[in-house]
Amino acid sequence: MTEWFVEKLNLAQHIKTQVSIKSKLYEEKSPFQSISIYETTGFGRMLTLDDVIMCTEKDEFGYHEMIAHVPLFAHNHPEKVLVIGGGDGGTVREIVKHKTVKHVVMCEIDERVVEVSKKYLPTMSCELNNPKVSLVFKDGFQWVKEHKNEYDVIIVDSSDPVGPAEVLFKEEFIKYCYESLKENGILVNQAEHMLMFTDIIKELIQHGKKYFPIQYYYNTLVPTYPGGFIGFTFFSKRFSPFENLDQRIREENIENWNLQYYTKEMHKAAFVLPNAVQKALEIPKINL
Ligand code: SPM
Repeated sequence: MTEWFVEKLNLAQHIKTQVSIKSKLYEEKSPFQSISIYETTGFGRMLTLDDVIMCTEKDEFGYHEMIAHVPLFAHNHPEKVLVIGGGDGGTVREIVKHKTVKHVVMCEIDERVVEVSKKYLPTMSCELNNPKVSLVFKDGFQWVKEHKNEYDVIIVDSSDPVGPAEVLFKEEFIKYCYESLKENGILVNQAEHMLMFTDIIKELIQHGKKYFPIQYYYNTLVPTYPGGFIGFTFFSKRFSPFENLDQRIREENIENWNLQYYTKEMHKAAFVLPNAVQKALEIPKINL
């Protein structure tokens, strides 16, 4: 008989996500959350935190490639990058591919997520010991509050706005990120499904508008997340999402990067939104 992992997070949106599993490989309660690894029947290994799906080996590429490469190709010369969260390592794996990037700080509140990912998710955690990478096991909110004018790009690879990640969707956090970025900095945040959580995204964009002159929202596909989509807010002090794209793609050798989702065209297409979402979010329509 098939065994199912059932994610109940979005019952209020009348949706539950189910993934068929072969077995549970690991489970622990860290000081912050419950951490589990499953062997699924169709998506390889899967990491859950507090019984919410974070990533699976088979479909993580859409999320990690897009959360990392969109801001890094939007910036004209990203050298220093901060990742908040991201304990599985998938985002860092993509960031270190950029020649321009000299130093990545990953600030993850829960060291146990990193340790478990190193053991069970080697295809994602494979670059966490890269010499460009510094791991910090601290609260991301405090980290940005205490580090001013330091980063070219900040990527918030968080869980959903309940529990430890709730604070990462608040105005004060966006303000500290703004201050932690250098003058041309870009901030990208994990920001939910555009149709199910339009209000949460709208609120996040309103916070962004108070500090950043440029705000957009873009999407990617992740079949194991509710609704199969997830998006990101894109807040920028100077650069629009495409203005450095041609130059940046030319200077990196992306044909050798083994990318499964990201291309220049996907970068552009991701910013095209359904009409109702475009209007609700009150952000400029992207010019393709
Ligand atoms: N590095 C991968 C971490 C994943 N971060 C995002 C997780 C979001 C999961 N829930 C999506 C459903 C939206 N309610």
